[in-house]
Amino acid sequence: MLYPRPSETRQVVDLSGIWSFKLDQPGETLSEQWARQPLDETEPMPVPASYNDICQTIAGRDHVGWAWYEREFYADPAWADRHIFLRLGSVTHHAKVWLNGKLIAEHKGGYMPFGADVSEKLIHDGPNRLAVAVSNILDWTTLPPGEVVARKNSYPDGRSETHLTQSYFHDFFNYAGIHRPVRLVVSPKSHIQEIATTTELEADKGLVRYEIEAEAPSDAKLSVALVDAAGNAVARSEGAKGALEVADPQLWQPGEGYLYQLEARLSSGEKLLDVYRLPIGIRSVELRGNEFLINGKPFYFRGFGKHEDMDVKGKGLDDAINVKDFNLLKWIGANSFRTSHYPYSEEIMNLADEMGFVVIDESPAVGMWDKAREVFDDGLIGDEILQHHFDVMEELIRRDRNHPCVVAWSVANETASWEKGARPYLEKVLQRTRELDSTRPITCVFHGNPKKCQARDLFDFVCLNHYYGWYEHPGRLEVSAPMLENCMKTVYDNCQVPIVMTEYGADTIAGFHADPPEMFSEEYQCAMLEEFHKVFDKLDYVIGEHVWNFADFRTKQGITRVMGNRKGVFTRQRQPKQAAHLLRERWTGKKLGEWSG
Ligand code: BDP
Repeated sequence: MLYPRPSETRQVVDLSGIWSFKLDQPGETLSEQWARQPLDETEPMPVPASYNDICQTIAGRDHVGWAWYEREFYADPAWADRHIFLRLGSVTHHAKVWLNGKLIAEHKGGYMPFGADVSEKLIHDGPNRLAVAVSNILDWTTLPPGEVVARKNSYPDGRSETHLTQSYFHDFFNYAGIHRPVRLVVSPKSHIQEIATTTELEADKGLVRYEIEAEAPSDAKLSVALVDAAGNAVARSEGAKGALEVADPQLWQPGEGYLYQLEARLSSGEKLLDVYRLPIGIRSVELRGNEFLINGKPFYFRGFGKHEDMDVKGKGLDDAINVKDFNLLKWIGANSFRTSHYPYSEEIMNLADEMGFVVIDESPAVGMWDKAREVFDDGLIGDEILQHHFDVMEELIRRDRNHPCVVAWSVANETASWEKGARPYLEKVLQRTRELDSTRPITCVFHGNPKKCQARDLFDFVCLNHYYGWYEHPGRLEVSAPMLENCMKTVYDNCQVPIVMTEYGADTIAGFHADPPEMFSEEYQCAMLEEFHKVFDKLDYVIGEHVWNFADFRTKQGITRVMGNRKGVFTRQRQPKQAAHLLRERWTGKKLGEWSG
């Protein structure tokens, strides 16, 4: 699904702002009649944002079930002969959308764009009423999975009451709402619908292959130009499918996000029908032996697992926080990140392209394990969730396939990979992903006892999460390095593929200090990272280090979480802990006193 970009033939109308909002009854009910007339007794709610921390009530924060959003907008009468697509950047996790009382779209999955053609459904001489119902329910058919549990409180005076709660097995708060912008994409009736590109390098030539889908009359023609950053067309081609050859191309590289625009023009005779400009980067990605090559050069991943997470807005798109995060990544000397544990906004992916950050793009398959049960082998994970997993991989790849920043797909984070059933499941997801994109390496993130894993040898490279000195052997820094080394050797002996450490770290409360280092202090976080670094620096098949986490983030409440997960190297407000300086020195050579740059 192409990102909405204005051009001389296209307009993008942003419907962000304050909408009317109302919670439905808790549970799985949906008061569909609410779509028929304007909602009453509403409260204001910003879009995009999560509603949880904005509602000033426990009922709002912890709501389980449907919530309603509504707003009016006007359609320009000049749009009567245009193609109008209503596009929702993401609604978490289920959405139903009504326009003027009619159901026009439904979507399952909280991190992907979707929408509907509303060309014939708009009113041009009065307000259009748009209603969006959002459900945050997770179960064993969704990704991530979860369970709605009725909890009974019984009181000494004999009273009792039941609360519905959402349980889930992943470690970030189940924020819900309209998280990304809602837009009207106004384009000509004959228009470009999809563009798929791949790039290759051959000696000193760059090759950009493209395939375009358009809704257009049979005599319409497509012409394509590749335009460099100075505005010069460096290659041209005709037709819906073809290849553009660029002599001596300027490559997209880590740290230097050079972008060309692939300018696609749809025309009929002399008449220009539509223009779409797609930013693309020319680069190659390849695994050779123990090396991850970008443009033929070995690449070592330095960076973080992140989250879309911030005060008040939760998971709502925020350009200010996103640009700040990229500036912090640059400051600390990171070159990459993983979209742990779900696809991030298209706006983040665009920034990564522009700023030259390398991304491991992850699906929302997280928390597919449970301490108390077997999830694959006892049939909790079955065909329905597998089919949904196929669907989200397809949606993700269709959305992100043109981003040069994406160098690998991660199909899941931390499944119950020790169970027998994990292997056939992950094998099918891997196969489907490979069918969808054969140009990028595919990985999966593993945890747990390295000797018991059933599936990691399937993947092109392995991602590992381990917390030796934290969850395993808490407080015992002396075991971190030997245990990690032993684990990595076991994994490598079994798979013979390179390893990225995708999670290591310690909860740290900014401002807590202790020497000798003690858990939760800034010193302990630094000491633990250093123990891990000793091992990475020793083993040549380790091709990257992603610290968990970039910043502190919100989780559900629990006795192991102090107002959220505190493994951030930055606080939730994006201020550095001591570990940020340690990493900056490791990754850039700059010391604490060197403030600028
Ligand atoms: C890992 C998970 C991550 C958690 C982290 C932690 O992948 O989502 O936040 O543990 O416990 O296992 O901090």
